[in-house]
Amino acid sequence: RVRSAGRAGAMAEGPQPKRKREEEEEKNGGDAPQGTAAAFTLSDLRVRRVLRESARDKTVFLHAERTGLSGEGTDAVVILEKTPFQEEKIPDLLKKLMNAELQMHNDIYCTFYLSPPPELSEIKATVVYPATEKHIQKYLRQEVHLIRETWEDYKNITLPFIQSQSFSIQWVYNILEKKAEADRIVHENPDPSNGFVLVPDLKWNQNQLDDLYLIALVHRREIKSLRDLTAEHLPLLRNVLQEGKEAIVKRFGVPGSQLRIYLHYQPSYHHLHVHFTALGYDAPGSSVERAHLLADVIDNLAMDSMYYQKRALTFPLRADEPLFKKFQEAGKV
Ligand code: GTA
Repeated sequence: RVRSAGRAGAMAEGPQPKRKREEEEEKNGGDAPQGTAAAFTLSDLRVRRVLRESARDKTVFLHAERTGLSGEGTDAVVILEKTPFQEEKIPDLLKKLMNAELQMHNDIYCTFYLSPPPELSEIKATVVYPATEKHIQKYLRQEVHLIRETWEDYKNITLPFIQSQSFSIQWVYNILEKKAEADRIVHENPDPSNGFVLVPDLKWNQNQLDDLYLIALVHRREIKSLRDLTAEHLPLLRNVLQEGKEAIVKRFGVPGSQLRIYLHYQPSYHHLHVHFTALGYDAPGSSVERAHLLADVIDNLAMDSMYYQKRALTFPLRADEPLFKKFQEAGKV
């Protein structure tokens, strides 16, 4: 029913020695060298420590490092996630597990532990390699605080910070320029001002619709976030909302009324993008302190072109994030 995800393409260049990589990171504001990627297999990575785990999401975030001659010691982040059940494979699961181990039996209640064959027990691995310190910090379990950012705070604290250090958005340009994920594009409106590309998000393996997750990346490059939006961007935003919904119902059969369509504030990547997730899926980052529904954003801008240059916005920050320290120094926390 859902087209299976293509394999990650072999990546272009070999890894660079760590010292050179660090020099380039400094030049790029603490981020990975622009466009650098390296060929590797998972068995080339050794686990250094667990950054975070979630029993509820069946996910573990690992700090790993490259072994072997090329790239020895280079940092990586590996995210391992048990994949959701695929409905059509469930009958097989019970049939092939006649010898499941009974753990507990009490009256009408019992639990079994199953050891399914590999095709019924997949794990999705997402790898960031080479990973920067900023990537490692992003996935490390930490205390989180809410910030209330006024427009002045944005101009004086947040904007200078994101201009000096943000995650690289090379991956976004690769998609827009068809240098990566070109075969995964679900819809494109090529207009340079009001167009966008819709692709499956990195977090979705496309094997089931329960956790459907796509992302719309706009062609315009100067819009960093919600804070830059004015009424001038309404045609673009309306295209994303309308055409995004149409493309998803056409390709996946999920109607617009069952999609959560939103922007993050703050985003990790400062190139305007919109998240499309299944309404029934509790996607990471879809909670009230981070998600702004696109339909509401459009209405707010239609009422007041300067809406997002006037109001205060709330967002979460991890305690040891440099931006949190800037807000603390300014006496805002
Ligand atoms: N198609 O190369 C890419 C790519 N990259 C690098 C990021 N994205 C990509 N999509 C494609 N190709 O939804 C996606 C991300 C995200 C969006 C950027 O772009 O998956 P954002 O700018 O608002 O940043 O969105 P955000 O919210 O920090 O992104 P992210 O990475 O989703 O992190 C939010 C939380 O989700 C994390 O703190 C973590 O708890 C969780 N999370 C992140 N990755 C995973 C994962 N692979 N599995 C499970 N949970 C995850």
